[in-house]
Amino acid sequence: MANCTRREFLGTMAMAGIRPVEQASADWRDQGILHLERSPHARLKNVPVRAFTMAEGFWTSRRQVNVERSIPTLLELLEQHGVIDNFRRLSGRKQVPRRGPLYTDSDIYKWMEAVAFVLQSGDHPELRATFDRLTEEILAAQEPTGYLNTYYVEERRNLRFKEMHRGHELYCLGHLLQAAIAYYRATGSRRLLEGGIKFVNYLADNFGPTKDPLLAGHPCLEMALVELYRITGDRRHLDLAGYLLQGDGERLKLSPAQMVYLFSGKPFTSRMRLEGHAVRAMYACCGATDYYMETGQADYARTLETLWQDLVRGKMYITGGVGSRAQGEAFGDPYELPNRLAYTESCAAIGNMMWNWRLLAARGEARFADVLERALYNGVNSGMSLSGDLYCYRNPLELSGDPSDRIRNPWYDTTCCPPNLERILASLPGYFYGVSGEGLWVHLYHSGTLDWRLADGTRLRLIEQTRYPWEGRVELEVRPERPAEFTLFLRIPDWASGARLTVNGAAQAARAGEYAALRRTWQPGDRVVLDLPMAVRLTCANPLVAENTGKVAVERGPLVYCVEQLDHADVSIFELLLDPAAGFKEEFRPDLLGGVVMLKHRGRAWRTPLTQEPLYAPWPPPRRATRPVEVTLIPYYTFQNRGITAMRVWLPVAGS
Ligand code: FUB
Ligand code: ZN
Repeated sequence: MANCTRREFLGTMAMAGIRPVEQASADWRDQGILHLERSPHARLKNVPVRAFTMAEGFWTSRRQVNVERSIPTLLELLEQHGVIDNFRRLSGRKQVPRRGPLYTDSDIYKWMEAVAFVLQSGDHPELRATFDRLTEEILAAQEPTGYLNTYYVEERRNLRFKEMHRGHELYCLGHLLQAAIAYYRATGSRRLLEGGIKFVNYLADNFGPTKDPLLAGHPCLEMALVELYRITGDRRHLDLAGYLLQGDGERLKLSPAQMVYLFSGKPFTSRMRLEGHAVRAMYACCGATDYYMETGQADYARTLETLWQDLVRGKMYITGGVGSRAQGEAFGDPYELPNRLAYTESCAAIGNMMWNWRLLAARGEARFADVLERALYNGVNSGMSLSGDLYCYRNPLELSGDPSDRIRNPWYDTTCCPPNLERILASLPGYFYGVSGEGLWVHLYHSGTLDWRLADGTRLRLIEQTRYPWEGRVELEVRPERPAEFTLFLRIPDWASGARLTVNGAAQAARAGEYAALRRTWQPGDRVVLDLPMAVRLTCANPLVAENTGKVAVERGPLVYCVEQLDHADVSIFELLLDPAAGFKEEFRPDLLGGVVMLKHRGRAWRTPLTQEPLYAPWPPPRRATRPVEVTLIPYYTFQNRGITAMRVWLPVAGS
């Protein structure tokens, strides 16, 4: 800018399609998980994480453990396993060999993103200092071109961008950008962000349709680039995302099987089904939805709908987990949803949740929030132990209790899930509300105070009190700064038939699976009461899900329940039958598993254990007698928090 005026400089930027940052971004403090203020095809805007102060309740204790236990212990483990030393060796600060798989950089970036989200809810000087210190360690390893990766160095240097089907260079950059963006939104600091932009610009300068080919390999960078574009306004950042989603697999000579597994390399809009590596597929869907919200391309909208239908019609577990096969960590065929063999990686459930968050923003339809909530309360929530320092990689729906099958561990060589779970918990307040030109949207329920504004700038406080998900009553006090006409959209979950809703005591319509739209001139102090029915529900699967024939899952509110062997001293849980006529006794047990509603049920068990019968016998089967037994059910997310024991979600029904 030395030789031109500011006006000339801005003119040049405008010609290059670049909005200067101070014009492009709203105040960094006001940016949500996604910054959609200028996204032309986003129906809903996010509310910043800091705008919702969560009060005591279900997620608050989990989030506290995350800050006090999970985040510090995982950093120690990342240090112990050399993840940060991998940067130090490049900057000459340590003389040590590189350690860990080729994607370890992403693990520290994800950890940093978790910290950045924690900082969006309030300052923690120590965490801020650690983030800043790590930023310097990372940037000291960055090359002058912008290239940054601790694996493709020294003897592997000439493999850069040569083995992108396995390389994870762009995946790591995606996570770096997400950490940098979250920190920018927490503190206003652009230090790490500038490092990320430098690498992105290096890519934009050297790769693309008319330059060298590039492959996402493990999708992630796409959504990070669109988010970056939302800050920089630099069209090259959006275009690079579009190029990756388009895929350049032909020039890269990828085989069809590779393009299935990688969920990249061919046009996203040519996809007809969810297949291949589940986390890759979910992250690609996130990026594609982000790209759609900026471009509005109809072929993206069509493909996203096709894939979402494929998800909910035959490929999603009742827990919101996805990825049925261990081989390739992959989606299976429709209805291929084995319980014990379920792969259901924590990262995949997180990807499902993040994708549905984006679809919800794009469309404003409750069906996406329903999937999001299902994944969050069950298949994501199960991933972190109540103690906060053990994590599931897989989240199966049945466990044999084999003592060698330790499903919760402090560390994995591929440790993608632990920091992913931490970043979700840290970012959680950002998922509860949304804003559109029509008004305020309440997607999820938790006690706390929202302090934000409507699209026209009117300040609004919403004070919420509830014991959800243990109880179904939600009380809201609406406090606009002055009387204001707008719609308050309240999500009525798809399972909540019979929900009751009042405004200042007057009954309102509330249909399950929709947002109740309450339009009026809201006065400070108006009171809304929502009563969600919390009766226990028995859910059955489509008969094409072979393993669940004749079985039911027990649900209450948003929670899926399971049985564990250690609650059943006198009977194997694999010999249990539920009796639909018997009902369930619900009891909140503050002393159990961090405080849960436990269910007691008078079920049945085979009088003669099935293990005493032969493997095969002539049809028809014998009439088997049963005996009454006491069945105890606990929320699925708490499984194996009391030690290794058999567990089961889907249970046979007596008489079926
Ligand atoms: O490849 C990086 C991460 O490791 C993936 O997201 C996980 O599924 C695991 O394969
Ligand atoms: Zn993972």
